[in-house]
Amino acid sequence: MRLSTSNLSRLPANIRIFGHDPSAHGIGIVHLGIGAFHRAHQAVYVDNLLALGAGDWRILGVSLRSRGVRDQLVPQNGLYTLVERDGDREDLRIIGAIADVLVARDNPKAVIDAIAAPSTHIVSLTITEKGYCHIPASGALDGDHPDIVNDVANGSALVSAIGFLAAGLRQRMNSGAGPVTLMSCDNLPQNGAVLKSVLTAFVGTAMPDLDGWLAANVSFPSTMVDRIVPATTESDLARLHTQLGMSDHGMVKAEAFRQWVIEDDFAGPRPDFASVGAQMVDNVQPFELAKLRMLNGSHSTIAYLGLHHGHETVDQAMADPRIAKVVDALMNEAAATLPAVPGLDPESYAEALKARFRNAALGHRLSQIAMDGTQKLPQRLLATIADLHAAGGAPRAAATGVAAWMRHFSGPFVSDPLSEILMAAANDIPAQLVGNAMAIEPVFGPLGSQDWLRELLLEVMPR
Ligand code: CS2
Repeated sequence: MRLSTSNLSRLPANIRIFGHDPSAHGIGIVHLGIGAFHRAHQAVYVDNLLALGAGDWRILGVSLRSRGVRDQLVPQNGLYTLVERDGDREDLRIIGAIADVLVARDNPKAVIDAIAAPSTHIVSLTITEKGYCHIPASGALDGDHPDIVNDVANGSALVSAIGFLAAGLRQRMNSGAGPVTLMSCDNLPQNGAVLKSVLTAFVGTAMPDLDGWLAANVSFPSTMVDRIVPATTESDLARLHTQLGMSDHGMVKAEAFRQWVIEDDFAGPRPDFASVGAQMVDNVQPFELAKLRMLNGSHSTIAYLGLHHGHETVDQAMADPRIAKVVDALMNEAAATLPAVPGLDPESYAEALKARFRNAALGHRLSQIAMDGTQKLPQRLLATIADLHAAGGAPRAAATGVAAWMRHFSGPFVSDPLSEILMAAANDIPAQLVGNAMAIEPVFGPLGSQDWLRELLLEVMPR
């Protein structure tokens, strides 16, 4: 037996089921990148909105390439379990916010039609940092990115999210379907502005006819998203099977904490996100800087140092005093570079983050966080390094995270879109490693030529 609409009545009584009738709500949101994070974050807010009677805001999920999530969710009528774990507390809840899942490479026309549908008011994205096809150090579109080169030349076999967005918007323009909001939910600083800049650059080359319409009809609110969502494992699925008395291939697990700060800049209608706990603000930047530099900066540092010292999960690494000490110092370094965040006290924020990192019930694997370092380091650690140095401080802990990353990519396996460049830069001799790595322009940008940074990295390089 498998989780589905018709099997809901067979679930044990302790399992919470969404408080709305999914079939009564139309689709208002198309979401690109329907991975575990989205299903444990935005989809939960939307599920709560639907339960409050918000109306036609169900989500059409899109995977660009992988068929995995479609095969998990479509046979289950889009239903899946969210398992929240904090220490000993576990809470199971069935989410009913996802209406359907499409795979763009199998069904490109349906994806373009969905973006262009007059009933679609928001297209949101969690495509990970690398999905923006930008140069990490600058945020500009990488015109040489193979996916972009393909999509500029070959509009009938699109591969990138940017290409699909542009095609969907052009159809929207031609059919007069009206304004739309593109809402990035990825861990990038000014994620809305980055999306706008890469899309505008793409359109300028590939579809100049769309330029004016895009500027007048599309908004790009930035958002800060936060929830720790480790990848689901086989043993999570097996445990859930006993708890549900049926199988659920689409389960996601997360901590209890979640946060969503949204810039209130919507081109068309939007649901009342604030009614379900999202913070609507004029400017997301202070929130996202604090989160990227303190949470994600620590995460990456814990991941690279933790793997170096032989740990597997975040909570295990946090229990290592050598690592906990660096995390403490990094929190202070990052906090010293931040503008004041309304209602956020850096000290208590740091304490709360460390408590979240120590949550042993999650089994958050360091290797998951270590992926795609070239796309993450600029905003998580290098920005802290540059700002703190400019203010006369010594960013030793942030540099330790960067140096540990260099050690990491000199090891046996690295999962990163720039893995070939990293493999060529790898070296066992610290001075050569630092020199090679700092010359990777898309990651270091102008910082790459700074002698003080070279010296600092050599000094803190983990042995
Ligand atoms: C993590 C993030 O995998 C990673 O790189 O740092 O996914 C992190 O768990 C989330 O941003 C928390 O909101």
